[in-house]
Parts: sequence; structure tokens; C-alpha cells
Amino acid sequence: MSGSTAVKIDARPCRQSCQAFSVEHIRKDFPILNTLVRGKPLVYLDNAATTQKPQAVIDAINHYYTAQNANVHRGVHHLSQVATCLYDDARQKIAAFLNATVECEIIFTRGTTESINLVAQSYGRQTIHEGDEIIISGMEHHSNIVPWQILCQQTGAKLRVIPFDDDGNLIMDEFDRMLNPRTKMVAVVHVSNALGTVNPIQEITAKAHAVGARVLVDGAQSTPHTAIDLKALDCDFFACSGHKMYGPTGIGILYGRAELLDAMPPYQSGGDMILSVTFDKTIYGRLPSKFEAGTPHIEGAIALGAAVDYLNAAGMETIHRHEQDLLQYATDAVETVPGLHIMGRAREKAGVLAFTMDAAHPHDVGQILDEEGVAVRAGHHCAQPVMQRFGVPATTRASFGMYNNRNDVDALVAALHKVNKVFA
Ligand code: C6P
Repeated sequence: MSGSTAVKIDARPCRQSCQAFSVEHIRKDFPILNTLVRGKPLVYLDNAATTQKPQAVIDAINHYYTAQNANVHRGVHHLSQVATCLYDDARQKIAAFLNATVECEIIFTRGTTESINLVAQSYGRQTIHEGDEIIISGMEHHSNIVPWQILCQQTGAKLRVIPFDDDGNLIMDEFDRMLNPRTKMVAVVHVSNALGTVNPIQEITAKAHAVGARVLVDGAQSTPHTAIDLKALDCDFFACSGHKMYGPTGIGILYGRAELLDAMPPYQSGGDMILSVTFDKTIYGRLPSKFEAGTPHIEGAIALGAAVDYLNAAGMETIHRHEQDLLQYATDAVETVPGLHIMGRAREKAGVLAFTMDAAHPHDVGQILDEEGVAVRAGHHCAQPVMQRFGVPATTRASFGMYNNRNDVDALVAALHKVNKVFA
């Protein structure tokens, strides 16, 4: 996998392992992993917050500004055409990666947060009215709570919340009881950033559609870890962030069914999203331009395309297997640490290991771990209702990426033993 240029692959995602997966080869592609933190090798276990970038993505950004920079969809000159081709090509790669039906269903946004706000304010304001109901789950990130609360305030709709059990599984019987003809939107997280739970999206979608509701999936934490097949998930909207997929910050995706996006009003307005403008009337552009007002994050989209190439070359099934193996190893290993309590033991989990320790507050745990070069996140993870559900102010969270290995887990566990020693 080493190399300085993006690996070219077929447009369709590689759902099988394309080549033998070697985590040690993968690690060589991520220059930041050579960093020393206070003289100790960096052990990066904060991948749910953001992932590190492979050289191929860094090179794509560098090469864009060195040789390809121009505005897109506006110029007749050579560079503008080059940049436009690359930008449009990135959309095509992402559509294939997510198995969308057509490319124009892929809208570039700033990230998951903006994608969800776009749906709430454009689709939601147009179709959701007083007395309607919106269902979310109790394990949502604030990005999939607050936009719907605002929409409820604006429209008089009611927000309902699917609870989850002590292990972090959604209580599907409660969901069944909540669904009714007034349900207009079900917005759920695919993989919880605070618990690691993988939610049964296909089942949720089928049940929501049966009462005529639309489904939005927050895929921020699933897209980097498992093959996404939008056709199989059958959701109406899907949101994800480039920076969690080994791509740059400030770029993300909203997928929407073409017929829904077509009927929705623009979220923002300005250049590039119109067919014609007079002082009397504006005719909006077609998809996807209608939702991409202004100069977009061109280099971000191109580099996200390079990240998708990179993921495809490693193989999403292979990445998934590797991370599942690591999660199991890590779960068994941290359980040897006295006074440590794992939060989130759902039947199906992704590479998130959140816990509390009797000996110290999560922030102190994070601090000691940092002194050992181990980067984790401590806090409420922008999922305060999850903390409230368990009656804790915060947790410490280790989250895994494709480049993590068992040495990283061993370093984490050694540092956790040190926490107990320091606070004994
Ligand atoms: N979670 C974490 O440390 P943005 O910021 O738009 O790229 O992603 C928001 C978001 C939405 N949904 C889920 C499930 C998420 O995990 C996140 C981001 C990071 O857990 C930063 S708070």
C-alpha cells in the first residue's frame, strides 16, 4: 500500500479483500504515526474524532495546489477543466463507494453535521408540520438531535426518542410502538460514537417505510469501518464526514434519493446552484449543483476521492475484519485492568471502546494516557444523553482505525495500569 500516489481502482467498490491486508504496510502509509509524543511513539486511538491521513491523500492535496488549482464549473480554460474533471470524478468514486444509484444523489457538504442540517431545514421545513412526529434514538450525537429539535420548534412537530438497554442495544419493541402514520422522519445513527453500537438500519428502514416515514442515517462512524451499500440499507438520506474516512476535514457527503432531492428547496443560495437569475425570478440548477452554492471545497473533494481509492485498495471487508479482531483483543485486554468498566456491550459493535475507571475521572485518565503517548478522547463525546442514560459525566474512549495494531492496544493497557498506580 505504500506509495505516493492514489491507487487507481475500478469504479465499483472492492467488497472483497483485493490483496493481503498487512497492518504494518498500512502503517507505513501514514507519516504521522512516526511522531514521538514526549519521547514516546504516538499511539493514536482517537479515530472516532478524526482519522490520520495516508500519504496518498496528503499528496492529492499537495498536487492539487501545485498543478491543478482552479475554480470548477466556471472556466473554459485548461486548469478549470482539469479541476472540474477531478471534482466530478471524486463524486463518481464516492457514489460507487457507497453504492448510490446515480452520482447526482451525492452532495458535497462540510460534513455530517451540515448534511443533517441540510435535510432538516430543506426537506424537513417543506414536509413536516404541526402534529407530525420525528423519531431519533437515545444514542445520537448532538448533530442528529439539535437540528431536529430546531425543526420541531419551527414546525410544532414532536420529537420522540427510541431508548436503549444497559448493553447499548436499541429497544426495538419501543420503536415499533412509537411508529404511527404521524411519523414523518426517523433519523438514527448507524454506529454510535459513544458506545460503538451498530444499529439494525435495514430493519429500521423497512419498519419506517411501512408507515410512510423517511429515514436519515448518520453514517459518520460506519463509513470508515464497514462497506456501505445504500441500495441494501434502503435509507432516504445518509450523512458522513470525509475526515473520519482518512480524508480531509471540511468535506463531507449527503446522499439523498434523487426524487427527494429534486423536490427539495435549496439549503443555501448563490453561485453555481442556478440555471438562470433575473431580478424577477431564479431558476435553480439541477442536482447536485442545487445544493452546492458557492465555490466548493474542491481540493477536499478530490482528496476524499483519493481516500476512497485508498480504502478500496485495502478492501472494506478486510478493514472490517481487522478492526473487529482488534476490538475483541482490546475488550479482553482492558478487562484485566482493575476498576475499569466498559460502557457499551451491544450485540454488534464497531471499533469503539468507552469506559470509566474507579480510580480517576476520565479527563485524568486521558491526561495520564497522553503522558504515555496514547491519544484517546475523554468527555461526553457530543452525546450527552448517552452519558445521562448511564449517570456518568464522561467516559474515556479508545477508537480504532485501520492502522491500529495489537501493540497499540498493549500500550493502552499498560498506560491504564499506570493510571491505577498513580491514583492508588
Ligand atoms: N464525532 C467524535 O469524537 P462532523 O463533526 O460533522 O464531522 O461529525 C459529527 C458527528 C455526527 N455523528 C456522529 C455519530 C459523530 O461521531 C460525529 C462526530 C466526533 O465522536 C467528534 S464530536
